[in-house]
Amino acid sequence: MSYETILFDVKDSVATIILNRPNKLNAFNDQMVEETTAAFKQSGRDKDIRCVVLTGNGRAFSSGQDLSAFTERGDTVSIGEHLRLGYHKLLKQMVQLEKPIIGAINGIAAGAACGVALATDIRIAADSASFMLAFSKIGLIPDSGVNWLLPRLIGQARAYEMAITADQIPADKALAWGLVNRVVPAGQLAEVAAAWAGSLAAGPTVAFGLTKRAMNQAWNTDLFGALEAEAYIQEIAGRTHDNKEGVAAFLEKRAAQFRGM
Ligand code: LHQ
Repeated sequence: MSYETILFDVKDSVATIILNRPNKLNAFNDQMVEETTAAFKQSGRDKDIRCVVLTGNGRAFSSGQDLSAFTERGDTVSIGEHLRLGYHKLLKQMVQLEKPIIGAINGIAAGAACGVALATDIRIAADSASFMLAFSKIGLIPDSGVNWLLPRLIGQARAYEMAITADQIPADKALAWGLVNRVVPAGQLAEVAAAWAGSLAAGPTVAFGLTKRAMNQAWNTDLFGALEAEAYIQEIAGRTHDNKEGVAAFLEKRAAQFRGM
């Protein structure tokens, strides 16, 4: 499949999706939302892909909704439908993709792009990156999953403050708040993300994906429900080649050769 608003590359079992509208700070128009969704779908279907990296081209990760494209649609447009038909599909595709997604946050992630960044599983931020809930600046509430994802990561007080101030939260503060996993010098971001992705892509992909499923499901249940879900999901992991290989490698005192199956 060919794309116009993103770059999509697969190498050594790692898919890299680059948001590519740098003149607009990678703002999402409808086409970019659709193409990013399609790229994640493609990454799920392709068994050779075992990790995905999402990043932006240029100085921003993404400035969120392309406001000029949205305004061109006129006053009668339904924001709710716009969200349901666009961002919701993208967010669902990301959280249901049972492979790790690394967000390499190269610059500002504003508005809906904050939600997209939060839907990645591991976030590595450039030291020049920042996060901004720009919504209130234009009289909107946070969307694209932010209300669900962000308070779980940083707590409601900080999330609400971010929403109503629309302050830019710099990378070091994002790290202290638990919004990102690592901060690295901007010039090293691509290299660090690729190295981490490479090592994840050599791992037990089914277990990584099922862990994501188990943790996502656990938010919706109590401890007893989570225990039962773990037993059910572990049954699946326990039938993989990689489980047998991991145990054999341990007993034989050698490095495991995972195949992602
Ligand atoms: C842009 C944008 C942009 C268009 C930079 N759109 N052109 C969901 C449903 C429906 C409707 C509404 O929204 C949503 C969800 C949302 O995402 S709401 C939040 C939307 N995003 C924003 O409000 C952020 C708008 N952008 C900014 O505040 C600034 O651009 C930031 C703080 C991101 C960066 O500021 P600067 O570094 O000073 O860059 P800049 O403002 O000069 O931007 C560079 C160019 O990119 C500029 O174009 P130009 O032709 O003048 O060079 C901007 O107009 C354009 N651009 N963001 N979202």
